[in-house]
Amino acid sequence: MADLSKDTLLDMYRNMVVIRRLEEKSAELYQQGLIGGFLHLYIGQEATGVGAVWALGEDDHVITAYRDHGIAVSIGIEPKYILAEMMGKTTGVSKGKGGSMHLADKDKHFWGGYAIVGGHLPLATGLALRARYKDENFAVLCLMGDGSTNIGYFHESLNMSAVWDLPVVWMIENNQYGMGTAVDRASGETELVKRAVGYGMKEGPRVDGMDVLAVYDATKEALEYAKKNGPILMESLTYRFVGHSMGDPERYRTKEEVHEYQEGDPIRIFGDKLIGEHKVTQEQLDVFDREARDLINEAVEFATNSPNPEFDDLFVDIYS
Ligand SMILES: Cc1ncc(C[n+]2csc(CCOP(=O)(O)OP(=O)(O)O)c2C)c(N)n1
Ligand SMILES: [Mg+2]
Repeated sequence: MADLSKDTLLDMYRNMVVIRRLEEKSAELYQQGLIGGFLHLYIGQEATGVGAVWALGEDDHVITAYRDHGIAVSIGIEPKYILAEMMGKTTGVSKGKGGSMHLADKDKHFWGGYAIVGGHLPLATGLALRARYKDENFAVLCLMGDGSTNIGYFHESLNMSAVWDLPVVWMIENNQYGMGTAVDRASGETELVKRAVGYGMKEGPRVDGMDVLAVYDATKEALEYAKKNGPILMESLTYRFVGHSMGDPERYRTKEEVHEYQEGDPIRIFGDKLIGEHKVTQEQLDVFDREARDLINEAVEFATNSPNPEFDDLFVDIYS
């Protein structure tokens, strides 16, 4: 089990709460018309993102799909730069040109945020190829939705990584739906991790994605394995508490189903564990919550007061 100090555990909890408050605020700003484009929230999946990212070593790399706010916070991007990005401001992590789905910070080894389902998988293969090519000791964590496992890139990327023994942890964030399509309506084999067998790749665990420490432990072990031996496929079983993106009428699932999962809220579960096993008080957790709200309110102020890009900025950072 995770051998983490109490301070680290509290920081992980704080990280989860900041994500939740950021997501709630983003929804508000979207409804006010202050965030445009698509907005996919991470509410319900915090334990997966936080557990996985906290397992990364300093030299490791991470890449993900469009549901990327929680990964960005966990890797250490300040919420103010995330909100500014969502609001299209020049102070955003991608200078306001990427928006919600394209958060990235390569100095932090976070390669983004990709809108095309499965489109980032070949990039993960490429990042990992560098480790083998230059004999560097790092691994790549590639998070993906269950939906991306039926995209052609999944086959190409996983197969290539296996042929070349590349250090990638392929982590499927199985939240049971790809937009409105349940996993069993899209995949013959619903235990997605079993696909590893078809690539001659290590079949990793199906971890409880609502338990931040279980995700942390499993990812840590997987990263070690990948560095030594090559790719591994693992699955984190989770659930999103809100629609696929803003304005999803959610006709594909019942309110009862959502409520049932909300009973197992990953933040509450971890909070209870901290209180029960680590002598933390509810008052302490409440302080974190207030601090997170303040942090997000300050971030909104920063983003609101930041300038919009100028017309000429359209031509900056263009690859030609
Ligand atoms: C190649 C491609 N096809 C279709 C879409 C439209 N699309 C956006 S999200 C999505 C569902 C993906 O679901 P999943 O991978 O499970 O991720 P989740 O939204 O559950 O995090 C689809 C089909 C897309 N963005 N890219
Ligand atoms: Mg999904």
